[in-house]
Amino acid sequence: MTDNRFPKGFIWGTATASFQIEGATREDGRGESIWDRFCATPGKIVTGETGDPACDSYHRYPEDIALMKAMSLNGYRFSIAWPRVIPDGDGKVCQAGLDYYDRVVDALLRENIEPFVTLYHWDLPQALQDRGGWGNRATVDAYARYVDIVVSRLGDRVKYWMTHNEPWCVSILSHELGEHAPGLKDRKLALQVAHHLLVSHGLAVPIIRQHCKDAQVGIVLNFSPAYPATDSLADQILTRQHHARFNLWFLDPIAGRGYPQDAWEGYGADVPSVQPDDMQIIAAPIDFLGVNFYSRAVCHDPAGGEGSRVLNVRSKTEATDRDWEIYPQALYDLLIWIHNGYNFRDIYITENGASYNDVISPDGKVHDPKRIDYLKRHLAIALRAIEAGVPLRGYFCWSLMDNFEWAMGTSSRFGLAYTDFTTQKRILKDSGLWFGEVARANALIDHP
Ligand code: IFM
Repeated sequence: MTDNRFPKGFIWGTATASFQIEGATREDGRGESIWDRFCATPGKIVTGETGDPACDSYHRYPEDIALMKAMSLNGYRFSIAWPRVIPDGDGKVCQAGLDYYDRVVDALLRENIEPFVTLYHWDLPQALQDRGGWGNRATVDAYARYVDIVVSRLGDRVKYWMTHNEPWCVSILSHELGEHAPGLKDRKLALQVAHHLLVSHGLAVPIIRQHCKDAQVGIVLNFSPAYPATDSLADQILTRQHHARFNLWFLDPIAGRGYPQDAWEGYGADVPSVQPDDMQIIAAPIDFLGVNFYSRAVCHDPAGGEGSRVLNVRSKTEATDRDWEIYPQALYDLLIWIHNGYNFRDIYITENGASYNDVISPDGKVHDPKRIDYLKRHLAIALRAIEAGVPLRGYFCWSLMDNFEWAMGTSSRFGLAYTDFTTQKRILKDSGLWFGEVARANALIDHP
């Protein structure tokens, strides 16, 4: 390997999620999801938008695949909407929903693009939420059935499966901090949700293998590498706590190490209830770990004590338009730490990207040099990690195109392609054109 070449067979892809791109929320029998309900609740989405039409990919997926083709990509990570497949979560199967994903998978394979499927990227059927959602153990069984149905249908063509996307967001962000659907603020519930998600992951692993001969099964975690703002003891304690609660709480059980003890004790009465075989189920061996990385946490605790804690104090001013600090070194530290400490056979960067307030220029193009710079620096780090021995097999940029960015609506643009949400026209940004050159060369090349 020369210094800027990626290993042969490296996967170059983009990532999306069903609710963020599909639209068509009431078509062909799709059931209501918790995100439909959340969007309909005044004040939850800054732009007041809903998931309709998002990018209208339910109808325009051939255009989306043409964009991937134009960039010469060989992988695409997307998710299946549970309420399209089983509208009420655990009842009748909707064939039209499965047919849609059949068409997407076949169209990808025709273009030699490997599908990487996420089974759950946040759009829980509302009917299950009405019965307690992920806080109710019955949802774990409903999920296992859903996985069985999807993999039975697509497992002859889809090899790469991810059980969940970012369980931290599904549990803590959505059930303790209340920022995402279902918008609850209850730490104890959030930790029970996290536990149920992990158990459902572990139950899904053998189900996927059963229906898919060469399955490669993984889970996608979002990491928040933690650094102390100063050398003070209080900052170091807060940093350790953040790392344990955000990163180890999810990674350690999957790796068979159980919950981190300090964090468990720190949570006191809020810890989840755990059934006898749960930890063994969660530790089902996986083939790869999906790593989502955007930024780091800088931890500052000026006075000490629970009330005065501050996270994400940026020590530098470099940030994206979303105000997420740009700190590529954290990706290197993270990959090395995961590899040395856990030894997963394969690792993928399943999301990395930057949000900027892009506009169409008078020349009809979208010039986004800052995104190119962000991606280039993170890819350079990825290369360094590979050189250091990390088994990094692929990189998925978030995202293929600007889409429905959850509570931010369409106001936060992460795409390699610009989406005009009025006309649904997609325009490859300069970053998309450049990313295509990188994928074609399988090497980190410069941009003009
Ligand atoms: O858009 C999200 C995605 O759904 C999950 N990971 C982070 C992205 C950017 O916020």
